[in-house]
Amino acid sequence: GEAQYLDLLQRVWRTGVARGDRTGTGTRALFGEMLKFDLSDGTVPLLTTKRVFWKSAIRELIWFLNGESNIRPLVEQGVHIWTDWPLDAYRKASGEAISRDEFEARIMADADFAARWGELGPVYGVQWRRWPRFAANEDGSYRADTPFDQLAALVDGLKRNPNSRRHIFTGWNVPYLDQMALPPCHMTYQYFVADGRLSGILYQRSCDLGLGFPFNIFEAAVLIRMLAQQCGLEPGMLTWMGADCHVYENHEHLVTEQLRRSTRPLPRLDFARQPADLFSYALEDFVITGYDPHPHIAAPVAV
Ligand code: THF
Repeated sequence: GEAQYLDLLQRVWRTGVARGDRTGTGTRALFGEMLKFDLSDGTVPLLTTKRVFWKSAIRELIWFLNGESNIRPLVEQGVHIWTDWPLDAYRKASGEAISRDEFEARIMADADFAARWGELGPVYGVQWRRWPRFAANEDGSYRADTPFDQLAALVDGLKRNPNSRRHIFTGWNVPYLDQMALPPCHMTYQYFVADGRLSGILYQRSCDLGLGFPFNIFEAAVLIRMLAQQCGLEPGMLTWMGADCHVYENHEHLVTEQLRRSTRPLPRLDFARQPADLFSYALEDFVITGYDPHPHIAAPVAV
């Protein structure tokens, strides 16, 4: 549960090895960690030791499931968590000292600008729903075939062949990684059905424990709940496997404050209805009750 996360946060902060990183911010890191969350009682791992903006997280998850790769639909819903990467690219390319608010206003006002500057490349949503696929011609050359929908195949597989050991989807499409604004961090998901319960493992290659983890773990849990609802299963366990688990050096205030706080009971998730399929959920379908967190702690995101 949440106590395991706080323990990991503390261990990384106290004993993690100091490492430089892509963003130049500096981190402390431990490699190879596992956390478990029991979802069978209807609770979800939405951290209580700081307020997590869970509506933004669900909007991000729905955005992934819609196969989106442009920030415009997020920005239109007031979700700012993906803005910094396109903003950085735009500032570098244009030399303009544009503020984040101005940039988001232009993304919303100007569809052509959004198409050019709001695009993240073939990131999560594209790989989840439209993994590029090719077919061999007689002469050994290849032609483009219809892309592959990993999520539709996953639901189908869970329903038809629950005992399968191949309930996997991944965003890690190797030849496309350098076209992505960021290669996937929460990269591979696997599911397991036993005794009518659906369990899942998330393999995360890289985890920003301060900012990313609270979103990533909650969304992984919500996805298990959605898949379970669609497949007529009850929720089981969520196992999180983190490879490079790091805390940014400029998150010290977050770590110190959060570790001072005591955990509260986790909230419940219920669904307001049963949507027709995995791709028809709206924010209003998710009912979170009993969420009584400590106050939000702001921290800068490393771009
Ligand atoms: N890069 C880095 N450095 N950290 C990450 O967590 C991260 N992600 C995604 C891609 N690259 C990353 C983007 N997801 C926030 C939350 C999730 C993000 C990015 C940023 C964030 O700033 N959260 C704040 C404010 C939230 C808000 O304003 O709505 C928070 O306090 O929760 C991890 O997948």
